[in-house]
Amino acid sequence: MSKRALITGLTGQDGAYLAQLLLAKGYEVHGLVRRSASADVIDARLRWLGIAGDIQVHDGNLTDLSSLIRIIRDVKPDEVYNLGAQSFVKSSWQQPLLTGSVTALGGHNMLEAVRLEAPEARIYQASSSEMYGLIQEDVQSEKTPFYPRSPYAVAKLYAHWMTVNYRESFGLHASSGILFNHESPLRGIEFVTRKITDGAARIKLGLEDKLTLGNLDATRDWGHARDFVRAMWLMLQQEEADDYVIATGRTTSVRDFCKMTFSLLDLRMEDHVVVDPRYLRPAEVDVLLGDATKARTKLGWQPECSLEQLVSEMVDADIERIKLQQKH
Ligand code: NDP
Ligand code: GDR
Repeated sequence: MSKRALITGLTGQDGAYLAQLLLAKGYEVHGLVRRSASADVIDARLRWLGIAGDIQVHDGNLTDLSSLIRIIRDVKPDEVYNLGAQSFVKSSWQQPLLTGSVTALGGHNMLEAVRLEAPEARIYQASSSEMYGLIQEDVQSEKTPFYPRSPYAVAKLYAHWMTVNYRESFGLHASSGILFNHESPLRGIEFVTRKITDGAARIKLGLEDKLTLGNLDATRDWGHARDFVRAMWLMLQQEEADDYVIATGRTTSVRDFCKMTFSLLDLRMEDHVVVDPRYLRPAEVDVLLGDATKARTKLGWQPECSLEQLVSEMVDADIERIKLQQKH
């Protein structure tokens, strides 16, 4: 009998790659998808990967506990991956309460639904390196104290501790992955890496001349989403549930990411990048750098894709995507 997995956030970057991984492993994959007026485009990432038709989709919302209970009851999953969230940090200042409802309470709702309807299921919570915020140690591990710096990070911290609490209170097999930034050609266009690769590709193709960014000095530990979803799956294959940092161990500034992207296209970032205070944040996370030793030793996980390969894959995909759009 194949295992059954339920993914929330199926239509996002990680949901798409995780669904692809689980399908390849022979899982029956189910996804929670919220109702959208743009139903014809919402599965674009799944179509890009060629797996849209292979997944059973259920109408629900993380803010609606009854929908989660119904879906868990119907699907009877062996594994639940809670990836759904209002995940854009900048928006979390503009929509702080919505971010709390979806990202904090949504995670809690999912834990409740699993506790009530499928207490034997294993559950993964998508925690975030943003929880380290104003970093308390130069390199962040599972033991580093948290100091969230945005409504998003505070919301993630709530769901994180609730995951730990449900494990300790009710014995749920609930694991939390503290994932550092991970990117791909399927990254949302509002996040800085994809904004840069898409922007540079447009400049290369003569469609635009400028790319407007915010803080170029922030540094992030950037990996490839395909590597990171593998870590999520590995966590749920362990006898004991636990929390793990997933990171590459290399940090790079936004400026250097930009330089790498522009030079791949034989362009100079100095000729095109403009800084606009509109893109600065009320409180910034200046530096993130993760220590994934625990994941390496206990899960046998390590990243396969380098930053150079990641940038190159993203640039190629954006050039291809824009050329395709131009044809239509
Ligand atoms: P995306 O923003 O690409 O995807 C978010 C997903 O959540 C989308 O499928 C979205 O659906 C869904 N969603 C939003 N609101 C609701 C709701 N109310 N009910 C149900 N679903 C909802 O995020 P990523 O794939 O990049 O990230 C996956 C998870 O991992 C998120 O929780 C994110 O916060 C977390 N994370 C991500 C990291 C990264 O670097 N990518 C690092 C650490 C943590 P729709 O398509 O309808 O908008
Ligand atoms: P982040 O990702 O906030 O780390 O959250 P994002 O790519 O939005 O920002 C990274 C850094 O780049 C700086 N920056 C800009 N960011 C954006 N979006 N747009 C710009 O124009 C720009 N210019 C500079 C930002 O200030 C920031 O320092 C991501 C999300 O996926 C979260 O859901 C996840 O939890 C964390 O990564 C880990």
